[in-house]
Amino acid sequence: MDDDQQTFQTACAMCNGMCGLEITLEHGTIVGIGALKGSLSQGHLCPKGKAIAEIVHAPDRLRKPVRKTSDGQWQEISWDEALDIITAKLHDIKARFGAQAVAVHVGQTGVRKEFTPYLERFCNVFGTPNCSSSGSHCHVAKAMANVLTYGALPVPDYANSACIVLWGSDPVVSCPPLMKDINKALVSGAKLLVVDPRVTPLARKADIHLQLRPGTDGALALGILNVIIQEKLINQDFVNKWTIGFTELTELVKDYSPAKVEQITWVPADKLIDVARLIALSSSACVTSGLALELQTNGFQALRAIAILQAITGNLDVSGGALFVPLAKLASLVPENIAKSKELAIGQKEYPFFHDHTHRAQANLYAEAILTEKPYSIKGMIVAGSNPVLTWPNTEKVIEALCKLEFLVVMDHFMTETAKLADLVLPASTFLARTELWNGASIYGVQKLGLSPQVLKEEECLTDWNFWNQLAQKMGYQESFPWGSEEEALNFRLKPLGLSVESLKQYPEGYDYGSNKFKKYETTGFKTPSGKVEIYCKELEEQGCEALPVYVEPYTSPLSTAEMAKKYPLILTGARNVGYYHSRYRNIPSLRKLSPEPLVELHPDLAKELGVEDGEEVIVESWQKKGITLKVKITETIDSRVISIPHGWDEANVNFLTDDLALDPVTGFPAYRSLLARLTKKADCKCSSAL
Ligand SMILES: Nc1nc2c(c(=O)[nH]1)N[C@H]1C(S)=C(S)[C@@H](COP(=O)(O)OP(=O)(O)OC[C@H]3O[C@@H](n4cnc5c(=O)[nH]c(N)nc54)[C@H](O)[C@@H]3O)O[C@H]1N2
Ligand SMILES: Nc1nc2c(c(=O)[nH]1)N[C@H]1C(S)=C(S)[C@@H](COP(=O)(O)OP(=O)(O)OC[C@H]3O[C@@H](n4cnc5c(=O)[nH]c(N)nc54)[C@H](O)[C@@H]3O)O[C@H]1N2
Ligand code: SF4
Ligand SMILES: [Mo]
Repeated sequence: MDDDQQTFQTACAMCNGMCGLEITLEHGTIVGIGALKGSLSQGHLCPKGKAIAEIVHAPDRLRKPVRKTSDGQWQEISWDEALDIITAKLHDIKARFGAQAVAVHVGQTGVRKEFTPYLERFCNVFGTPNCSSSGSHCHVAKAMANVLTYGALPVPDYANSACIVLWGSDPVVSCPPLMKDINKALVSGAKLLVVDPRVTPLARKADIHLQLRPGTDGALALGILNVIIQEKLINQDFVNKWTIGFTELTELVKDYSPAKVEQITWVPADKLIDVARLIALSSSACVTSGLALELQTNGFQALRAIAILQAITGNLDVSGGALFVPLAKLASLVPENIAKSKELAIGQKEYPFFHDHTHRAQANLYAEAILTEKPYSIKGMIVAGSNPVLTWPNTEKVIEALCKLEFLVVMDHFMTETAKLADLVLPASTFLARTELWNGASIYGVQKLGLSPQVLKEEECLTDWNFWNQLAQKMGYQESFPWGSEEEALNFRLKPLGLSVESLKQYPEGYDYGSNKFKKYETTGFKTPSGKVEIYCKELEEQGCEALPVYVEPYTSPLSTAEMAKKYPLILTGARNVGYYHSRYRNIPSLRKLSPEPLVELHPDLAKELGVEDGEEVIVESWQKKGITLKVKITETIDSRVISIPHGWDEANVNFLTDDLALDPVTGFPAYRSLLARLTKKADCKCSSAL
């Protein structure tokens, strides 16, 4: 190796995969990227990981804070000026409208990242209840359903499982390093069951693929429970000792015979019966509930039904089932003596369970609140690592709302569609320029805490942590933010474990903070009010929600809105591309090459019926005002009544078609995965509203 070159080991923080990385630098430039074999990801790197140098050194990276001038031009300013402007404006809004008039939103970038608790602490000290995250439409619905049912969200133990069920989850695209464990189990003879409206490569490989109508997962789960209960395939001992509400469930599922469920879900009854038997009779089974289940107006109860299925088949906290793996106990950053905000957070009244679970605002309701000024005015917003114009429901309304704000700050790597609407745009460092922790519990089910040391210097950018810390200092919150550096702050967090940044360096493969034990509930009970698995959940009943996992049709569907279905006869769903992360990386050449343009997938029979050819431009509309224009990809891998469009494309932003008010009644999650829609040849379209 060249003398000028230096190699560092770290973990990729671009998705939750935490792939072990080896980065070689020469004069501050990345000249080599390798995969670490001994890491949790076992040597995996996806195309995004391989493109890190392109991302970090992209010519369009933001390098200086910029302010929008009165004539709409961008003017470069110093960090000091930027922080002064924000400080003055936050004080001013607070004085005129109250602290709740400022909202802070952190996107997927902040999930399980160390800067997020500091940002939350900032909101606490400032006094606004309106701190929100991508948890408004990701992960939290699943976590809530599992926590209300059995006190915690378990992790699938793929590697040791005899039966893997991927339900609305496609790890080949969404978390490829997990495929090592899944493939290991398959080689050992595990069965693979896939529930997905599309024939994905994994669905093709599966023992059974249930190709359901999008949004009917809850009915399918009740059908599977019906068979398992009818055929007495439950784990009777577990059910007797550890559940409440089994009798009520037995009654509920009587209505969901395989024949009836076939009518609702399009899944053939015989396949449903085979799946029920396989899950119940395998020596172990783990059911992964993917994001597709959360992004529905009936997602919460579907997730509850699946959680119950996992429990009554005796697959909780056993090898090859669903494991309860604790997170490392770091010092909390919730400040003592927080001045409680007089106002409720946005969405707290409508979705009290969501707020109880997250202590956060429900961001899907911000646009409505900003535009109607109800329940109160929101005047300022700081968006950290998120691109709401492309990722929140009802883009037209989101744009209108963001434009109405007095003050919008966006911190990002690039001038995104959201940043373009801001008053101030701040250049954030990449993860390689900050010190970060990773934890193997939630994804890999192992109690390992590791350090991703700072590898690069990005002189003109600030790390997110530094930004929040410097802003806190300027605002006069020194007492609540006593840490001089990121490392000092991390040391505070690590103290209860007897660790520090320095000592964690001794564990490049992660520090083991505990070892997994099975069936912990036998000694501790479940962390629910009854100590048992709450099939019947009184807490839900008390808040006026269904105590059992009752199925209701999606907000719009051929059954729930039959009239609308005449005008919009197709069901629109969505899926991801491996090279992109939501709205990210369309500007990265090697990743753009993998999926050069937005495409709507449709079946050859539908293409024939509509007279459209592969590659032809069409307009897709929902009941929202605007349609989107994009090209067709004809494929056998989708049902002829369903179409699929990936999100994250500015050129064809599917969130123009989604709704910000039709939300799941418990979680407030939007219907990104089942929406009535129609598709018209561009040449034939009379609508003037298409983008
Ligand atoms: N490359 C890449 N990886 C990512 C991301 C990314 O944007 N790009 N995003 C990350 C994030 S934040 C998340 S939350 C995860 C999510 O990742 P996953 O949990 O895997 O979820 P999705 O990718 O949304 O969808 C998985 C599958 O659900 C299917 N599906 C669509 N509608 C339905 C339905 O109604 N029912 C059922 N059962 N299936 C349906 C889709 O066809 C798709 O194959 O991915 C993460 N990983
Ligand atoms: N229609 C539809 N909409 C969806 C989804 C869907 O499946 N369909 N998925 C939903 C889901 S699961 C999620 S999680 C959300 C995600 O929603 P967002 O979090 O808004 O998604 P991203 O597009 O990844 O935006 C992240 C932004 O952070 C920037 N960034 C990257 N790293 C950093 C950093 O270190 N610091 C800072 N400050 N910025 C950084 C990126 O450049 C990017 O602009 O989208 C949701 N929206
Ligand atoms: S799967 Fe890709 S983006 Fe995710 S951590 Fe691994 S290399 Fe990074
Ligand atoms: Mo997500």
